[in-house]
Amino acid sequence: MRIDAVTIFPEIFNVLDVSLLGKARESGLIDFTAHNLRDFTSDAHRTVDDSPYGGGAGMVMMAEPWALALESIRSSVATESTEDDDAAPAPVLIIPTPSGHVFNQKLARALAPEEHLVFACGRYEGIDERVYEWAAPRFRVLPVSLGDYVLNGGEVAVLAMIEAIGRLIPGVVGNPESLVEESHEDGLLEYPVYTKPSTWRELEVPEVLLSGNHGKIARFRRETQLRRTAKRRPELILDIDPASTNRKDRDLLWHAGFMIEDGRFVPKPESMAE
Ligand code: JD8
Repeated sequence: MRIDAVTIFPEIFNVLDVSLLGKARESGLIDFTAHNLRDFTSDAHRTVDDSPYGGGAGMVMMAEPWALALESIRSSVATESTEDDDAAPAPVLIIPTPSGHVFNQKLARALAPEEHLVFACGRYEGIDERVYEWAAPRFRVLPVSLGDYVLNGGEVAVLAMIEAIGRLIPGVVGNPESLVEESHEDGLLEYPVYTKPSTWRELEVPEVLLSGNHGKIARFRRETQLRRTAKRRPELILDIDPASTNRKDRDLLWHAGFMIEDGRFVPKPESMAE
């Protein structure tokens, strides 16, 4: 996968030199390049921002440097591909913004097979809205938010997205098995994990995990996943397909406050609360 990120702080992406993603870059599974937006300015001060039309606090990122930077990336793709380049889908342009579609594992899975992702890291109060319009015929534009809190810019969000997407590329994570049993993979939060010693500062590891009884261990882990999800992320229970649960699961979820109505899990009405 080719990944380009345009930013006024390219050094932030040096972190991608280490760990799994660093190895994925060495092995060629990921071809990452950070581009400095200021390289696409023409004034002595390498200006990328100006005051907002309509007034208001802060500054807005100017459209022209963005168009020049994104054009340079788009044109670099075109030259590389063969004569039948109409087959090649336009790169995905992911623009982190607090007003974007919320990033989650489902979106990470949808983006992992893509050949080319371009990230536009904004700063200040954001990027001139006309860049989204200008980019639409040239890229598949995706405004994405990492979550409902405010960051100072897009870079940290892009780092998180590159890690979440990159580790789903075959060969990046050593044992693909470990990808299966993860939070959000089966729509549930993951079960608690333990390692040696079995007694640590008078705290014990749940007995069943030392039993070697794989059936009981699987049941224990499933129940902790269901209870933990019902308690911490009840909205995730509503997305579980009852057909993917057994009677014991449904009993546990009943006592945790959920019943099945029209084939979906729904919160039990207060009147039925235990
Ligand atoms: C891009 C500029 C800062 C945002 C004024 C603070 C994502 N989940 C998320 N929270 N915040 C961002 C994000 C924030 C950004 C930019 C993403 C570019 N800012 C602005 C609007 C309010 N400042 C994000 N993904």
